[in-house]
Amino acid sequence: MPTDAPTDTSQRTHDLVIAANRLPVDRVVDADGTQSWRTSPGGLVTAMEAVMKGREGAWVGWAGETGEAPAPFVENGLHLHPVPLSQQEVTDYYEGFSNDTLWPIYHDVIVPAGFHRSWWQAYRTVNERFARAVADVAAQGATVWIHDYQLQLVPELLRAMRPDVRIGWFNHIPFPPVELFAQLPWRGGILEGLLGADYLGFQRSADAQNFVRACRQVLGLTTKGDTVTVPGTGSRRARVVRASAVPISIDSAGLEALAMTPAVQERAAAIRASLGSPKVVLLGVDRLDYTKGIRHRLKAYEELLAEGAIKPPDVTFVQVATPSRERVAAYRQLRTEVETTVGRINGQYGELGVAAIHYLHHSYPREEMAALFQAADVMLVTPLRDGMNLVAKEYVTCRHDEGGALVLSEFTGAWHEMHQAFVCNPHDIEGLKQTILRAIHTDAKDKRRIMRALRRRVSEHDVQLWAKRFLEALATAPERPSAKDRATS
Ligand code: GDG
Repeated sequence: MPTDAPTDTSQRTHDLVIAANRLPVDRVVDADGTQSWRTSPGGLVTAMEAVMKGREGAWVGWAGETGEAPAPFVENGLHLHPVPLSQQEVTDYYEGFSNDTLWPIYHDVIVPAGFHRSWWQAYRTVNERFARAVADVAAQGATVWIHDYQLQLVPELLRAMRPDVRIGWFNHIPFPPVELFAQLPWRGGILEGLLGADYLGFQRSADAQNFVRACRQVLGLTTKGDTVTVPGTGSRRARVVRASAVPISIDSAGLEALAMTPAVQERAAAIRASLGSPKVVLLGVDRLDYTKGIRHRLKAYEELLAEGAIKPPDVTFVQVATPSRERVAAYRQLRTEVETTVGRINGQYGELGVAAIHYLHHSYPREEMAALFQAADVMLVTPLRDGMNLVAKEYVTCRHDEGGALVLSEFTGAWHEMHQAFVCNPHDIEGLKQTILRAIHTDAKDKRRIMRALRRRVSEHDVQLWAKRFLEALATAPERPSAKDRATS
């Protein structure tokens, strides 16, 4: 169906509006040239579908192609409103300010951040465009849910345009300690942008506390517990903004159902057979990003091979590294380093027909990911810093047989909910090696007990609960300071 044509619903307004950098769809072109949109699968879409049921919500975001934006359209019951981005804006706002300035600063400066005033200018321009697009489709008194670090100025810009709407923002990535955040030349502008919201949701309490502390130290505002008081100016009244943790999750019921299908289970068995039926399959699944600790994981694996603690073909390692942000220099460099290391390890420890590492630089369908998770005896989740890490939650969800073991970095948001996992500090290579060996050799009965606890946690805290908790926190967020707070602010 050609979906670029405006629909008769494109002019209406909505009582729930989502804004995210990307719309949850990709354009697909069939062999005969017919174009259509396919909903990108993922937890966020599932969660939003759940909260939008019966509400006819709208989603504002970039459709993924530069130049003129397609007209608004409806896909899978979602009213999609594309925001245009030029090629220069993609370079400056997305690849530049979002992924080369904010991303490193918000992830412990694992690589240096780039500061360019032209990038900040583009970030402001694009945030203004998003705010305008949201203002145009939000009904009187609507609830607006803004996502992530690309859109931190939208809350305040939107409030100035539409003081009647209720504004929430959720940060999918960490919020840095003030000592790192303060490096940003535009730190004040970003905090003021965020403070336009009524409620700010973060993955961990530590992230919310970092934000509140930054408001106190950078802007000199009064804070109390998880709230920040924004003084009134001119005709605008003083307001109270709340910041707290609402950890994201996955559609665990949906993923488990997929993992239980005979096709996925057969594929899991076929994967093991194609690897030469090793005793132990180690697995890593990540976007190829320097935050994910892929290099540390490879170093630990290489040393274990060198020491003879593990040996192919008994043990093998599958690393799926999904292509990511390939136009950003730090990502290109990471790819070169990872691929050089993989080549060296295979050259040294592989044999004809027996690879020490199976490195896959592709993206796969969900079914294949579910099969890979089921085929893995030990899942290696070793980020240096990660807002949450959904892969950890997906792995345990796919292990409906209660088999397998999860090695999990303490620097992920997921660790705060999954303490029972085999915990590691990826910077400590010796410790990481010991943890991998423990995950391999721990008694099957004990591993089963751990897996059961992890699975229970994820199934009881799924993405639907996350969305419900976020919207409840937004609906009940304080609007105005109490008389007591006013007296002290
Ligand atoms: C950000 C934060 C936070 C990966 N390769 C393929 C594929 N994936 C899927 C995984 C998982 C998702 O992509 C990645 O999510 P993560 O949470 O691991 O990481 P980020 O992309 O960095 O996401 C993060 C998240 O936002 C949510 O708030 O947890 O901390 O950085 O779902 O399975 N999926 C398919 N094929 C692939 O090749 N189908």
